[in-house]
Amino acid sequence: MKRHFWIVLILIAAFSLGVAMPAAAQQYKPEFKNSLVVGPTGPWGEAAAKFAELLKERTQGRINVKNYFAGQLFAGKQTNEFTLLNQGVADFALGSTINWSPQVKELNLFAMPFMFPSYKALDAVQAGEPGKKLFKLIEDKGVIPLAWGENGFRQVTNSKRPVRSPADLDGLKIRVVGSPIFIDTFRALGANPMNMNWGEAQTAFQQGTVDGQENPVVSVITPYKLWTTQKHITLWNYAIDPVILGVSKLTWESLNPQDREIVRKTALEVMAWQKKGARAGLEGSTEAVENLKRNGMEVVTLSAKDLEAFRAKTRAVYDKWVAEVGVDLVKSAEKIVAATK
Ligand code: X2X
Repeated sequence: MKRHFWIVLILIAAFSLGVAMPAAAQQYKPEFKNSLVVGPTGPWGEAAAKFAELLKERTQGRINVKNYFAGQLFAGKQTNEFTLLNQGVADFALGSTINWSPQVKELNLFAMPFMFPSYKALDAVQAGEPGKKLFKLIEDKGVIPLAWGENGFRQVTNSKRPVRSPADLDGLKIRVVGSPIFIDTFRALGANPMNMNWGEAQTAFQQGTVDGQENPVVSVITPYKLWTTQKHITLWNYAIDPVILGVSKLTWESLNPQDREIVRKTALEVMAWQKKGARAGLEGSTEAVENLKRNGMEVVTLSAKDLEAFRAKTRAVYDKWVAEVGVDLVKSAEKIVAATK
């Protein structure tokens, strides 16, 4: 009774003085889980470490993010990440748009074969109406997207032979993510796509049960030292893979407004840094590619004419996916791309 009396008195005093409860008194759960498909090495994983560190510092320890690398939270099934976020099993995810595309099918926009000719075009699409629309669609599905980041332009590697034309892909077993557009694209090119989670793919590369895979140079191929199993790489920029730092709506609603502001600002800052990191050595430099060569990879670069052959083979896939992604969304992105080429 006595204790209640004092608590009530203090509350009345605080409110009558117009004193808000100080932010520091806010009690959150002891750990906020952040999901990643990749490990801690490379710009993608490093951004997660930076995000956790800065948030802890800026909230005086109120928001304690623990990073679950290498798919620990989604138990190997990377296309489940969005669902975990939506359910609040994961509080945050620094996730690839490919992995979220089964739930948000409009995100397949970035995987449409040979759609994005440059970083400039991608940035313009993200900053423009299509980017806003995609963020809105994600939010409508229970996840607050905080900031764009990047895995990168995806390049194909394999252990068998240099790939200069679609015929070189003929029959090659290529590991792809379990997102149907990738199966469509590699089938159209005559390859034998195999849907596999990234964790299992590592074993498949070691054992040679697949011949190749497709991923960006700086964010994945380099930190995973894929040259130990894949000798050939073709730089064809056939798809771009943005990542998004998102937070579960359930988690977001548990935060006070000041802390939401800190989270949003920190996410934007860290992801701008992450995006730069994903492009370092690729944009305005060839360092990242030189590094692949130093590690024994044979690098194939394609002329505009060579690229046209791949584009022609995948045209029907593109056309099919316009309807899946949404005609209006694709058209508005195409318009921006054409204007920024
Ligand atoms: O699984 C992949 O290939 C990766 C790491 O790039 C994604 O998460 C989409």
